[in-house]
Amino acid sequence: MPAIAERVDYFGIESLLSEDERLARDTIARLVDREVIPRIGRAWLAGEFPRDLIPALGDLRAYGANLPAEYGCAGMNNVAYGLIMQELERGDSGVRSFASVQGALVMYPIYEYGTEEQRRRWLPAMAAGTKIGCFGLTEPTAGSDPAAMQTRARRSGAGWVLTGTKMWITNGSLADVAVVWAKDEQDEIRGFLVDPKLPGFAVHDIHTKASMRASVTSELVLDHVEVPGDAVLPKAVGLGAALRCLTQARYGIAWGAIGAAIACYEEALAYARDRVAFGRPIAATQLIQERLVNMLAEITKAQLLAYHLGRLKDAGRLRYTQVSLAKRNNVRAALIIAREARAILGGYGITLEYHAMRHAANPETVDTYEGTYDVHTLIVGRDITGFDAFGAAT
Ligand code: TGC
Ligand code: FAD
Repeated sequence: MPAIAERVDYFGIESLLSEDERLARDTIARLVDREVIPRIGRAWLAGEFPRDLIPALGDLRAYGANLPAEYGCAGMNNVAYGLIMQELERGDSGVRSFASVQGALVMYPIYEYGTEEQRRRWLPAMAAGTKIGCFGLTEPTAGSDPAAMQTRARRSGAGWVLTGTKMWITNGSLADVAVVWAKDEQDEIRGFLVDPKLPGFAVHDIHTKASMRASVTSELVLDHVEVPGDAVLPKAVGLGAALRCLTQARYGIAWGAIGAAIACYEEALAYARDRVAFGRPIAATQLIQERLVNMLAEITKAQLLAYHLGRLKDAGRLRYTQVSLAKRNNVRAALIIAREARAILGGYGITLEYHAMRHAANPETVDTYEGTYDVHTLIVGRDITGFDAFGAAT
């Protein structure tokens, strides 16, 4: 395996990174090489999330790493944060997903929309990994179109009563707190911090996944769950509040996909150099070289996109439509690269002793969640044409 700084870097992006950014990446890379890669195939097959990683990543302050240090977070810039996501997903999309949800979808809304008391209560514990969060936006009949959600929040005395079902929720049964999005009596979407142990709250894990198997995915059923008045995130009002959280997570995914692609490319390159067919290494054949070059070209484009996106985010000049373009591009590229790597590995490629098959199965989820490939096409399409193609055909 190449040294960290020598990993796929055809355009010398390493030279654009600061010492701090490299350190953030290399610290997580070492953990992933040691604790994730040697055993993730077995965990994936067993359908288990490697829970002992939770405190280990907390010790390294990998959760919400781009949030301020005054709340126990690492206070890193967004490029360092992105590199952390890249390294986690080089291990497995499920590991990156765990950290993405914790940081971008739970800690971020608490930081952005919560009271000072909510921030102090949750952020330091979540940064350390001693408390876990999940994010409930999607419903059985409302995924791409979250505005169609059915979950309701009704005022009751000083508190609220929540009723509805959330579907496909990452970290659902691991969570100490669920960010639940619901419509109030004025049909306004609002965000709540809900304790899953409250009466009426049931969590059912989904065990039939053929993708993202090393990740916990659950259904959350809220049957007249009574929450106190301070459960509401006061500034989380309107669909835009939920969508801004998605921008944070999609940003991390654009980086994470590069990690999965790098893992596949490195594996395929090493295999192709060693594997002999028709009396010579398959790497000496034109068809295999073309495949490897295509993989490298897509990784390089994805790296440049993510890097510049990070610099834009740090400069406060990021538009959510740019994040859509990068998520759409980088995840689809990772998916294609993983399939190509699997093909280069021949029959061995279908086993979980190699990584390509797992990395080919995972992005079937990543290409769908956080906005499907199609949804991001339409987000960018709307931006460049001025026409909204989401709704009913005219
Ligand atoms: P639309 O009119 O487009 O938006 C309402 C308001 O929000 C603004 N906005 C955004 N702001 C920040 N970031 C974004 N990504 C934003 N998208 C929209 C928008 O400008 C508008 O503002 P204003 O001031 O004009 O009111 O609303 P719409 O109902 O037409 O929505 C369209 C659509 C399709 C873009 C949106 O609903 C969407 O993105 N759908 C996809 C849903 C999705 O991605 N769900 C993900 C669930 S969470 C998940 O999958 C976690 S996976 C685990 C992991 O991350 O690892
Ligand atoms: P649908 O919205 O029903 O889409 C079905 C198909 O129709 C797709 O191909 C889509 O692209 C297409 N389509 C939809 N609308 C249009 C249109 N206007 N034009 C053209 N094509 C269209 N959600 C959460 O809230 N929290 C989580 O933690 C979370 N984790 C997840 C983990 C996993 C493993 C998975 C699989 C999903 C997770 N999700 C989560 C849900 C995810 O965000 C949704 O699955 C996703 O947004 C798509 O919604 P849907 O599944 O309802 O598909």
